[in-house]
Amino acid sequence: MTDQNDILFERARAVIPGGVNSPVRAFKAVGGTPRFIQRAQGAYFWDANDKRYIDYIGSWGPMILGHGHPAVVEAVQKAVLEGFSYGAPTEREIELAEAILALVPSMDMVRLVSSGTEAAMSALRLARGATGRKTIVKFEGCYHGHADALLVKAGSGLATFGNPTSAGVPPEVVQHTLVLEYNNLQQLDEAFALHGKDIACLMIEAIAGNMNFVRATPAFAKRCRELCTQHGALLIFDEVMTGFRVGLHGAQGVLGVTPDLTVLGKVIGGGMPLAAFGGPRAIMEQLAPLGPVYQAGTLSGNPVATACGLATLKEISKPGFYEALAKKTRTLVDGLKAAAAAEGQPFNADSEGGMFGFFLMNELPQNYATVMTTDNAQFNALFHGLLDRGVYIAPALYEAGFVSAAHSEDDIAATIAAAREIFSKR
Ligand code: KE4
Repeated sequence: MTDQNDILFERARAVIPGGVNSPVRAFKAVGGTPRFIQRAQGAYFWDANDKRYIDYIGSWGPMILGHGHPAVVEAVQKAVLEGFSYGAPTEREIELAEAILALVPSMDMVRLVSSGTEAAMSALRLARGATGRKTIVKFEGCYHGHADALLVKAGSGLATFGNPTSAGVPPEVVQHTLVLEYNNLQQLDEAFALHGKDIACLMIEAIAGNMNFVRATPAFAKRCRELCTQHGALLIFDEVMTGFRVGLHGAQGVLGVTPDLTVLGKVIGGGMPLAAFGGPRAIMEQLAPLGPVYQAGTLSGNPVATACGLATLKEISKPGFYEALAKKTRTLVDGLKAAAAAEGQPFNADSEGGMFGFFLMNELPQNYATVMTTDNAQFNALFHGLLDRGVYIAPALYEAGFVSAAHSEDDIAATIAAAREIFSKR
């Protein structure tokens, strides 16, 4: 065995379950050997064979500036010299909180944590604590991290309570979780008609990046807001992926819908472990140490992570940042569509800001069931064809893609050309 990725994967599987610290990295959905990345710079990373890839994962969203942005590197280098972690409050946490609140007007206050899972789980507990209710609504195809109450698939019938998607999650833990079909107005109305007075919150990815790229229709997003208001439930936008990715004001800015609570992650940490959740003062002050809803974390607001996040937010707040990023991402999407059309490949794609998705079908799916009708073999052939050509997209058809400020027009053109070559061989 001379392939360094194979060698490392064999070593990894001896000591780490599946050889990875997060399942999607194992290439199980697409087959083959995961690439062990040894370094990254700008729009690229290099695997253990020193092969270069154009990186459309960007650490699953955080690396919006590209890898190793000088201002971010300098901020982190300075921060580590002042100490790695104190377990005590710092001024920089205030600065980051103030920067986030300035960009997310639906929030009066924010709590910093270390992962999107922790932020979503905490927002859920806060919603239940603030409303005194148990029932939560989520949508098939939306992922909000791996907290027990959110690892749930749709129940058997209409608006019935969910069943665990994971071993180790007792049915009792998800008995209050309603799983509905994304963009299904009738189901939404019926669920609130049946359970409205018991619903603590509705949690949604308003642009869903965990079923590749599916937008909530404006009517659906508006109806979620109306029904939550009408029934005294909290509307929670999970913007871990879309926050500062689809635009400076996230999916809530794109849709013009104001949630009660927002969950953030990925970009706000710039690649370091940092996430957050926030909302109106009256709700946020229910949190310990002020209120009865407990939430805590050893590395919450970590001084190195906050330095990385602040430096990142500073760069993305500069005038023209998102216009340029959105234009580049749209060029990629339009180029892929044109390449597929030229080769008779059923294909559609969409993007918002620096986030994109594509489907090997001519329609743009409106829900998870449609996304999952994609032919796996076709997707896997595209994935490996691109990988062989030095283009790294998500190793699963239900994942979104990400363009950074560091991707060049040549990178975009090379990606389109690679895709066209693969489509031509179909
Ligand atoms: P983390 O705990 O992975 O930081 O965040 C969980 C989470 C919450 N909400 C949304 C909308 C998310 O997309 C995520 C995590 N996203 C996945 C990719 N689809 C992370 C990649 C992985 O699981 O390895």
